[in-house]
Amino acid sequence: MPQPKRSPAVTAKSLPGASEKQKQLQTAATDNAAMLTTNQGLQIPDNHNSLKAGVRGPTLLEDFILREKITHFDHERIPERAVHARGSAAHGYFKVYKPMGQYTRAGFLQNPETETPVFVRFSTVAGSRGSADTVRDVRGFSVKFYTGEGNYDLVGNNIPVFFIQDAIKFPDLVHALKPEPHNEMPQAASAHDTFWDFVSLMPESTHMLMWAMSDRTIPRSYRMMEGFGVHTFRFINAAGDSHFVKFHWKPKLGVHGLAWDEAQKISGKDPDFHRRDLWEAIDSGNFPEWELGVQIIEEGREGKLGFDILDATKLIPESVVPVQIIGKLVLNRNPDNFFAETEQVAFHPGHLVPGIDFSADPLLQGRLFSYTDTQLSRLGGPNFHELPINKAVCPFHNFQRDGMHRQTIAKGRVSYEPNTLATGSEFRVDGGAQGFQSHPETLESPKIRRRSPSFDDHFSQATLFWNSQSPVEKDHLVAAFRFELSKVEVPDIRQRMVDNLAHVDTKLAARVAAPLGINAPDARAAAGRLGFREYRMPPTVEKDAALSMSARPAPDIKTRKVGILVADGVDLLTFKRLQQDLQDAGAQCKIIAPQLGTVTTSSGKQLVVDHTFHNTASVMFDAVLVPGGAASAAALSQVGEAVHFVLEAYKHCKPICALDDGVQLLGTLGFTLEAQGDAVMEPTAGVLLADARKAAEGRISQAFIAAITAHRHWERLNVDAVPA
Ligand code: HDE
Repeated sequence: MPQPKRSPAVTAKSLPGASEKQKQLQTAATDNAAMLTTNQGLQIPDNHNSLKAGVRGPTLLEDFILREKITHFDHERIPERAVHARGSAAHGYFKVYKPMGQYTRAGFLQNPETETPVFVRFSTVAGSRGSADTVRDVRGFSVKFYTGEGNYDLVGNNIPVFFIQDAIKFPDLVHALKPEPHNEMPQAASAHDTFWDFVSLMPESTHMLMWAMSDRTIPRSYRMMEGFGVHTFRFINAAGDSHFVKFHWKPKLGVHGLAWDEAQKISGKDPDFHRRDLWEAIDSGNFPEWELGVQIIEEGREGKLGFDILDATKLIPESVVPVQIIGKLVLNRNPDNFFAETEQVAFHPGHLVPGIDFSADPLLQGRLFSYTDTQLSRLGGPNFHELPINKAVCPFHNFQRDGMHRQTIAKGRVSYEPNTLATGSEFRVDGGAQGFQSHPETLESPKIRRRSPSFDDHFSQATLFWNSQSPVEKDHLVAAFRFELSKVEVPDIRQRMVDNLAHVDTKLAARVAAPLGINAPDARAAAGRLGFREYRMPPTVEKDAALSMSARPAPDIKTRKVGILVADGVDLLTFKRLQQDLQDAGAQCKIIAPQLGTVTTSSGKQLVVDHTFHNTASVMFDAVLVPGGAASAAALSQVGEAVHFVLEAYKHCKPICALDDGVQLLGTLGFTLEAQGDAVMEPTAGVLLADARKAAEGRISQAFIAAITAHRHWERLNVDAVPA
C-alpha cells in the first residue's frame, strides 16, 4: 500500500512583514509549540488525522490522543458568572499618597513608596459572557490588591447605591432583570416586563433606578467612569479605633457617557467596544488611572447624617462629607490569557486585610456568604485560591487539605492545630493581637426578621439626585425611563412605575408618563400599595454638584478618537497642522476613505488610509474632521455612508470640524461657509466651520481641541430632526 506523504511535524518560521507585536505573540506561540505532546508529555507526530481502521475506515476507540484532545475541548467552558458574566480586566498597581495610619493599619495604605500590584475587572451585570459591552447596565468595578498582608478585594460598581437593602432580595432582583425564563429574552437589557414589575413593587429601588436611567449606565469607556465601594466599611487603626468609610474611584480622564442611540448601534458595530478600548489604551501606553477617595465618618456622627449608613440604597453626599483623595491606581498591563486571568479571577468582599472591616449593612453581610459559594461551582471546588490569578503574593499557610484540583503538595503529617509534631514545640493559634481582628462592636438585640425603620425613606435621595442633574442630564433621564417603560407590555406596570416616580418629582413623573399611553401619575395610588413607606427624612442638602457627571469634566483630549474623512483630491496642507496638533494633544487620528490603500492628495502625495466607510462608523469616533479639497468634498458628498457619518456624529452631539470645501458634507444640515463670516465659525455647539487659509495660525486647532475636551455638546440644536 502506498504510504501517505508526510509533512514535517512542526513548522515555525517568522511571517514576512510581521510587526513587533505579532512577532512577540508568535514567539509565545512557538515556544509552546516547539513540539506537540499529550498532557502526559508524549510527543504527537500527527495532529491532523485520527487513528482509523484503514484510510477510509471507522475511527478506533483506541485513539487515546484523539480522545484526550476532544475530552479537554468538551470541558473548556465553565459556568459563567450568574451576574457580571461579561467582563474585561487588566493588571496594574496602587500607590497611597500619604500614610493613613491615623485611620487604618492596613499595610498597603501606609507607605507612598510601596507599589501594590492589582488586578482590576470591569463588567456589565445582566448580560451573558458574549453579550455586547454598551448595553444600558450598571458596571462592576472590582479591584484585587495583592498586598503583603494578603489579598484585599474592593468589589464595587460604577454607581454608589444599590437596588435593594437586604441580601435576601438579590435572587429576586436578578431573576427579574435577567432574560425572561420562558423565552430567554431580552439579552443584557432591563427594558422588559419582569424587571419593571419587580422594581415598581420595590420602592427602595427608586434611587438606584435614577442612576440606572442616567448616562452613567452607558459609559463612553471603562476608563471614564467612577467606581464606588457602595457599602459602608470600617477603617481600624493600630489602637483599635474605628471610623466608618466609603470608597470612591475617580477617573483621571473625566466621567463621560455615550448617546443612547449610539450605544445601541455600537452593540452591533463592535460588541467588544469597551473591551477593545481598554485593551488598546493599555497596549498603546495610555495607562488608565483613577484616584482612590475616601469619605471618613467618625463613630457617633453616623446618626446625624439624616439617613442610615447601613442602608445601601443611600449615599453620603460629598458636600456633607468631602472625599479625601488618598492614592492612585494605574492599569499598565493587559492579561496574557483571558480565561486564566479575567475569567478565573475570584473576587470576594470578604477578602480583607487587617485595618479594614465590615459594617452591619445587611446587603454586604449577605455578599460575604455568596462569593465563596459561587466560586465553588464556577471554579469547581474549594481550591480556587491556588489558581495563579487568585493566589496571595505573601506567604500563606493553614491546615486545609485536599479537595478538587488541589495544587499544593503539603509535606509532613501534621494537618491540624494545635500540634507539637510540626516543629517539636507547641504550635497554637488561640487569640492574640496579631493579624485580622474583627471590630468588637457591641451587639445587644433580639433575633428578628425585620428592617430597621431608619431604612424606610425610599425617595429623598432619589429627589436629591434628580435636583442635582443639569437640564440636559434630566432630559436624558426622562428619555431613558420612557424608552425602558415603552418596552414594558403590561400597562399596569408602566402606571405603577410613574406613580412611584411622582414621589421623586411630579414634573419628572409627568414627563416620563406623557408618551406611554397611560394615565397621569398618581402619587396617592403609589402610597396606597404594599411595600410603600410614607416616610421622608428631613433633607440634609437639596442639591449636590458631585452627583452630576458634568462635575467631572475631562482635563484634555488624550486617547479621544478623531475620524478624518477624505477622498482623492483632499487638500493635505489645510489639515496637516491640525492633525499634528490633535496628535500632540494625545488624540488618535484615523484616515477614513471610500477604499483602503492610499488616496492621492491635491498636491499629488499619497495618504495612507486606515479605515473605509464600510468597515467603521461614526459611532467608533469621538470627533470628526472633514478637510478641504474640492474633488475630495465633491466625491464624499456622493458617498451615502460618508454623508451619514457626519449626520450621525452631529446627532450624537460630537465635535465636528469642517474646513473649506469640506463644509459641503454638512450641506444637508444647512451649514455653509459664509464668505463674510469669521475664519472659524461655530453655528451650533461643537460644530466648527473654518476657512483654513484665512484662520490665524493654530486658531482652528485651539477651537477644535477645546470642543473635543468638552466631549459631547448635548445642548446642540435640532438634533432630533437629523435622519441618522
Ligand atoms: Fe455581587 N455577585 N452580589 N454585588 N458582584 C457577584 O460573584 C451578590 C452586589 C459585584 O468581576 C457574584 O464571583 C449578592 C453589590 C461585582 O468577578 C455573586 C449580592 C455590588 C461582581 C454575587 C450582590 C456587587 C459581582 C457572581 C447581594 C456592588 C463581579 C460571580 C447581597 C458593591 C466580580 C461572582 C468579578 C459578582 C453575589 C450585590 C458587585 C453571585 C448575593 C451591592 C463587581 O457571588
